[in-house]
Amino acid sequence: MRATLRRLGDVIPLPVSVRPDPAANFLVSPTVSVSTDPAAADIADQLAELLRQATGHPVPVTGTGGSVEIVLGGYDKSEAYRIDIAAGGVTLRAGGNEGLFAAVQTLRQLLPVAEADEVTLPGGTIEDEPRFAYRGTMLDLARHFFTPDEIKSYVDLIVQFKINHLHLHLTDDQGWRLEIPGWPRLTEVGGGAGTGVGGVGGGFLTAAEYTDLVAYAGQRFVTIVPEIDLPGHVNAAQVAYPELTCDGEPVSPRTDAEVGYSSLCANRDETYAFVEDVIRTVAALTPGPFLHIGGDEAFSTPPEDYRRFLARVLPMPGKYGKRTVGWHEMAAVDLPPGAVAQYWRIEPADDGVARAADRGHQVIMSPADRSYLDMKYDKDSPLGLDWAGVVGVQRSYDWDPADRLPGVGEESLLGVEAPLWSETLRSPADIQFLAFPRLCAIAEIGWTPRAARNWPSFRERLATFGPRWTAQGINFHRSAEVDWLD
Ligand code: TNX
Repeated sequence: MRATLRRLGDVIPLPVSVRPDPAANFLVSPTVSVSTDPAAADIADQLAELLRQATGHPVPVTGTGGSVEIVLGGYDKSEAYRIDIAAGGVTLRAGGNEGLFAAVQTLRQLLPVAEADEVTLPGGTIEDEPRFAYRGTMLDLARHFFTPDEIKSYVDLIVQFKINHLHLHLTDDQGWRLEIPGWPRLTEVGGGAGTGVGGVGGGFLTAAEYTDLVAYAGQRFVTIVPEIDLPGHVNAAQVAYPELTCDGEPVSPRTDAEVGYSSLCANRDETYAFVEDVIRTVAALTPGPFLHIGGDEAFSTPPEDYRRFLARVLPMPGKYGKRTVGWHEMAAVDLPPGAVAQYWRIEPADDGVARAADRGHQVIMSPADRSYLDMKYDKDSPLGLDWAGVVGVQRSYDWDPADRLPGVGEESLLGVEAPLWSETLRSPADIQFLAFPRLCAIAEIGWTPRAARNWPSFRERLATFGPRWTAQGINFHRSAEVDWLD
């Protein structure tokens, strides 16, 4: 069977430069092989495997002379790459493996959606590099726990769209999902059966599982950003250790979806001994540069206590070699050097974030009315919340992070992130339904030059992913905003 030829530009995120040359199409013959610099052997293996899946050909990996060639060098920026497709062969070029990995994700999208014995790649040249260094998504493991294998499967999906940070919301009122040696009850109690919203699910990552997950993500150039949400969202920790409340009285487990009722006690030394132990542990387990300390919705922490708490806790990640990240409420105080504020609200301006940006801090843009994957697509969505409104596919695409907040322009942005809170999630299929296709919109906003992207083009390219996702078994949302190809 002959597969339908993809167009060189049918790629998400849209590359910086696409120059098709229809006279230069490359027929992937049965004798195709991949040759590589030994330093890129892993990437060559991945590419060969994708070519095998697409064609059924053997696709050996060799040192030289392959019709598909992987070349290191010529680019300084870590994610920049170039792909040349000509009748005589294909070349993927980048300065290092991260750029080559990005090139392979692009090439993968140029392969047919399902195996065929006659596969042709569209001729021409793609040159590419990202707009922002940080293109993220967040998974809330606290409201509903997902197993290491389920999280790895999500990593496998997000890398296809060049998402390179996975923020894990590890703790909240309902559950505590990361083992902290020395504080065993956090996960024995806080990660027990029935600790998800609605009493559904439960579980936690052992330190070893977390380490393995971080390594798995790292092999795919995804940085894990762990979040310990403080000083609010701590009911699960207080159930496990009643001494973490102000009066030392036990509190009850909660599996409802209320927020803002729990708080650590800002004027007790025990609080800071606990927090520092946790931050030191998480920092030691995490090779990436970021440690997220939450800071959101601390409605039951009096403002002066909130400031006192932050004054002591904001510097802690730095003490253990990490950059502090926090939800933007923390920008109410002066932040330590290198700290990053993550904007999540729906208001059109925020004085604290503008002030932080003015003082040189970087910002991650995650406005809930555009980038929250847990908002319903429309009023009939079977999953999701609607406190920030409904967020259709065009709404998730048609905005720009550099325009979102006065005083927070392009130069202040570290990037964008699409959080997925899990109050209404129960399964990996639920993750897929809310993330696809909207995560692709956020991925393109984070990668593609602003002037190069527009909704009609995105919509048309997105339509071509319907059959691919169907073939991959992905439970995507067939939004009526897109004329999906069959
Ligand atoms: C707000 S966004 C929260 C979370 C909820 C989410 C639901 C943020 C920093 N806090 O506690 O899960 O809304 O959309």
